[in-house]
Amino acid sequence: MNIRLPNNLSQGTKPMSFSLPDLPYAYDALAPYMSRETLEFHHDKHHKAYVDNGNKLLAGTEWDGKPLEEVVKGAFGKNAGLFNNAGQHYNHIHFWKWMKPSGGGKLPGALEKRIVADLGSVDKMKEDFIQAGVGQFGSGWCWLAVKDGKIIVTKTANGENPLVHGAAPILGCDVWEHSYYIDYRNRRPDYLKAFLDHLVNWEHVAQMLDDAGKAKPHMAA
Ligand code: MN3
Repeated sequence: MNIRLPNNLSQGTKPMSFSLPDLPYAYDALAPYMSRETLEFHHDKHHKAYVDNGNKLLAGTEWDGKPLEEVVKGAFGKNAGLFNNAGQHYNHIHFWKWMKPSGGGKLPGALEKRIVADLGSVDKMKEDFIQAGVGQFGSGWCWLAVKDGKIIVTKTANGENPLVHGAAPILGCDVWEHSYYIDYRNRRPDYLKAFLDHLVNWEHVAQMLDDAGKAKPHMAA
């Protein structure tokens, strides 16, 4: 997935440095499932810190000026500081888009068909996704990703994501405590259930599944 910048942002200063995208909805648009306060802290403080630190760590490296996905994959295992911040920048850019006001609900037909074929049923997918998020000890993410042409449920620690494990993420949920502690305190399972039932933008997930299908030939081992 390419991060497309408007022309005026890709000219002038430093073309490919990280920049903080605006949320695609108002800060209070996801309430009561994700509050204004959570989004203000999570987007304005946490995501911004990944962008600012990432830019400092990116400067002068071999990945300076490369597309974000290449920075994430290239820095993995080679430059931990840069990887952590670039990985989290990538994860959060998508996290905001994987949610929408009045999300959840019915899945687009083509996506539902693929989930039933690869994971058994939509209910089983949700159960496994929640289990992955609950089972991630400490900070990290749980995911739906496409690997070898199949949708899988997986989890990663800290800033890692399926990209560095040969898979294409199509849905991710942030299970760092900063993502849910204001609204849910320690109730991570309740947060994950609310995410799936009331926040997920399934149309965007379907779009990323589509994109992953087009990119698949490059991912053959
Ligand atoms: Mn986060």
